[in-house]
Amino acid sequence: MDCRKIIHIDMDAFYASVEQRDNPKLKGKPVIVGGPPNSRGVVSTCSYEARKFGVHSAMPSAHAKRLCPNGIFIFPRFHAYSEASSVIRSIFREYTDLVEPLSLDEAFLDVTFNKKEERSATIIAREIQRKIFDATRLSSSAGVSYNKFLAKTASDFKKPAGLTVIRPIDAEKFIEDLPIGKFFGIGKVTEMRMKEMGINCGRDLKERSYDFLMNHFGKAGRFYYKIVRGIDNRPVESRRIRKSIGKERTFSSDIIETDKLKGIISSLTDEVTEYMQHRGIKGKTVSIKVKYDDFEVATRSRSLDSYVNDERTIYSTAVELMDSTEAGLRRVRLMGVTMSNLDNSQCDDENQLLLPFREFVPELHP
Ligand code: TTP
Ligand code: MG
Repeated sequence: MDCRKIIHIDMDAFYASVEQRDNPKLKGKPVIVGGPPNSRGVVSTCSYEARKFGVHSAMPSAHAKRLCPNGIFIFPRFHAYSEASSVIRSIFREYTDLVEPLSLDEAFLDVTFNKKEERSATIIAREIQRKIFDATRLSSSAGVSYNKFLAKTASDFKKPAGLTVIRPIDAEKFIEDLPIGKFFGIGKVTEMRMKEMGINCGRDLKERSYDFLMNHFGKAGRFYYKIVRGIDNRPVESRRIRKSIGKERTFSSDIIETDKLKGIISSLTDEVTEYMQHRGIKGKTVSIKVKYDDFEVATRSRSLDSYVNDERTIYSTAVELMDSTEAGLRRVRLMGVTMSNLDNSQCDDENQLLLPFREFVPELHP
């Protein structure tokens, strides 16, 4: 098995860089791509100039405006981003067909065996970065290592325009010194929990026993136990199987009326079922997500007896699930409907990845 050669490429401030490229007046300025600041929208991403003010992805745009009053807000132009995305993907395929995109702007490549018969993954990574820049005028960062976890962590290590190589001999020290929040697969919430337990970097995590991690983090604990030892055997999968299909919506003002909430469920269900029917995908588990006006989130799921993709079944299940929350008693600011437990052996990942279903990207825990 050892030693694979994996590259992870991730574009720098992707949407914002496309905007700066296409409008030179924006170069060097704090550009914030996302919903307008006077709306309830959120920041998709922002330029590095705006990051200095503390602005980041997923932050409410209104908050970003307060942090960065001179920020230039731009509504996302998805067609421009997906165009750039196709260009970079075709560059990846000059080297290998083992390309696994994670979103429009990033992908894993397994170049252990590659079309150019180049032995050095580092040389390939550098070449790819140059080609991407020549073709799109956009910069990217690359990570090179012997598994996905390390390659992804490496690409994030030196941004923008970085290239970080983690050789097997360097991995142990690299991981030990790595701040816990920089671990790929450890999100903000887990990071906080770990810090409360005194786990601040890889070294601290490694000191915890397998049982400790399993007890505190369940299945994910096993994943942490492995990655902190540099073990990650997940293959680069060029055709990703979707694990869930969902849609969620933030309202322009909070909703308390049950009828209106049902109407929202109906239209979310509509979008989800249309997507599934179009691709012949069925699912067994219906989930809903409700975010109350104080940002508290409730989720409810139910598994059905058979695989379905019809609107009536999914709608009525989702409404029953909603009835078991406090939606309607409390004000609601966001609602989502998701189908999981899918029966989708034949689906097409290219199309899926272009849909803005970002919140539903499958978890990377094996
Ligand atoms: P990222 O690669 O996470 O971020 P980025 O490319 O903007 O910046 P970085 O240099 O740190 O890699 O995401 C890629 C694009 O996906 C990003 O440009 C916008 C979009 N996106 C969202 O729409 N919402 C989000 O919450 C995140 C994280 C990204
Ligand atoms: Mg990026």
